[in-house]
Amino acid sequence: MRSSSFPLLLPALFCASIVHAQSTGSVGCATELDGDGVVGMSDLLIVLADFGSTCVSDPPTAGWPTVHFTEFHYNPATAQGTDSEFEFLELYNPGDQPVDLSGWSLSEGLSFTFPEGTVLASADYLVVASSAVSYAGLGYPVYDWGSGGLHNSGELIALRAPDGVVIESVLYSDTGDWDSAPDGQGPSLERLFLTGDPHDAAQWSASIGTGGTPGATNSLWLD
Ligand SMILES: [Ca+2]
Ligand SMILES: [Ca+2]
Ligand SMILES: [Ca+2]
Repeated sequence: MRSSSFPLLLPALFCASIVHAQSTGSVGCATELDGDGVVGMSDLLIVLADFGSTCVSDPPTAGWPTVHFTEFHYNPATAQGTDSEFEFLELYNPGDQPVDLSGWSLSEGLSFTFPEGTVLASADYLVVASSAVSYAGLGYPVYDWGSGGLHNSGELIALRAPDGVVIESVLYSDTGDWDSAPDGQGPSLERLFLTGDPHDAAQWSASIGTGGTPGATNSLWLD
């Protein structure tokens, strides 16, 4: 097959790579894709298999607004009450526009879909709890995740957009570098920074007070 059968622009784009390969002898070439040591037509065909595709994979949330997990109260102290009464997680909208969470969901460790009309205001928090009535009437939106709960030893929780894209996920824990105080001693597990990897234990710390800060700024916010 001759290159003239391809769109005119493509051979032009590949000329630079081919010339580069010839001029650098045995030095590896990023466009040598099929392993025969030569940048040839077969390499071009490999690239053309994806011609026109959108290959952006990072960030995967392109097109959806950012919403963060900011707090997990996964093992309330016995003095506060049972886990099924007082467990909650908190979400935060860092943007300057409200986010319509209709059809968004919590997945993996929980299974909950936000109802139509759920809106998270700019720079505001909402709470999803094991028992919404425990946190109702306190000035912030509260939703009840229904059955199930947050494991006391940690688990993966994800927030998904309506198309299934993971907006953010956290695999929290009570061991290793993770603060163990939220595991039944009273505090919640609060986010310290919104930048960085939410799976990193350094992003999180025990709240100062018992029961954490549902629907409000975290007690040790360092951002
Ligand atoms: Ca408990
Ligand atoms: Ca629990
Ligand atoms: Ca909070």
